[in-house]
Amino acid sequence: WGTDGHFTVCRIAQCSLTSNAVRFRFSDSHLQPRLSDAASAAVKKLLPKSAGDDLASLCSWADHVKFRYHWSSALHFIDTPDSLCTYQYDRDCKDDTGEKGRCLEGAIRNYTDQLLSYAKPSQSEYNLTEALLFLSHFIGDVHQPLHVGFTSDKGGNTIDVHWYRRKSVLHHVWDTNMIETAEERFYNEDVQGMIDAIQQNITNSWSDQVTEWQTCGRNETTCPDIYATEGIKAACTIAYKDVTEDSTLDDDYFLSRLPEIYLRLAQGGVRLAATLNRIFG
Ligand code: DCM
Ligand code: DCM
Ligand code: DCM
Ligand code: ZN
Ligand code: ZN
Repeated sequence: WGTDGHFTVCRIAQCSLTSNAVRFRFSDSHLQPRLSDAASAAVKKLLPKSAGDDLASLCSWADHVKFRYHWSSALHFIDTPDSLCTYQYDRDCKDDTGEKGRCLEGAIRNYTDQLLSYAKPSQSEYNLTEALLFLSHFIGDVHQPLHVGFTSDKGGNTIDVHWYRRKSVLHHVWDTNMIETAEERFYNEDVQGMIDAIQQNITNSWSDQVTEWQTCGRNETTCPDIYATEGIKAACTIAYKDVTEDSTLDDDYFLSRLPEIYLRLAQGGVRLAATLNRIFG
């Protein structure tokens, strides 16, 4: 995702920030904050002062350090075999030099493990502020379908398209163009308007699925294998579908794919909160 996608995922996870008014007016359980008290306190403690307790403000930090931390750029995606539409950790989770575990799922597992040492600070040799910022970013990225795309087209980066009249590439359409067009057309250029609409969908249309989104296998803190498998399925059936080199993507594509963007941003936010709740108890 681009800046607004990551901002949205983290805002949904830490949703109490803007829904205070709503929380005081209703005591409905759907409107409880998504983070537990323990997770909320840990997040505030780990965030740098400059963030003003707002995780969303630093959710794109991992993109800004790609050049300083060159090793981290391979951790933002997973390449899967062309046209297979499946994901397997053992087969697919490696970087382009073939080093195992250096992919989005490996990164999510690594930073989750690092954060589990929060409870025993004397033993922690890690920078848990950076671990939190990386994990929050990567749980967002694993929900962008084309971050679990095909190998030969680099997750849609080599597929040239027109987004309405502007040149783009399919990957960027999903990272940024669709979200920006939605904000312009429906929310007066305001990302918070879009976030509020997604939050409403979570409490209304998707309320019966939220428990399932949050659930991992027994004893699992996070389940990036499930998130990545959903990602490549959505990439095949929705993102890549009917797109070829030099396609023009306009209202037909935008209006039929936008619901999937909202769904994946919602799942990313809900699962980031659920993962942080399991990490911090
Ligand atoms: N930073 C920030 N917000 C961002 C990206 C970075 O506050 N979206 C912070 C992190 C570093 C400083 O700015 O403390 C410089 O970051 P960089 O070198 O990534 O630009
Ligand atoms: N940090 C950050 N953004 C800020 C301030 C601090 O991400 N605005 C975090 C990232 C690192 C540490 O604090 O853990 C130092 O960041 P940097 O080296 O980017 O200044
Ligand atoms: N990306 C991807 N799959 C790849 C290579 C890159 O999903 N095989 C992602 C990472 C960035 C975007 O595409 O979000 C652009 O990558 P880059 O900056 O490396 O061109
Ligand atoms: Zn991307
Ligand atoms: Zn990223």
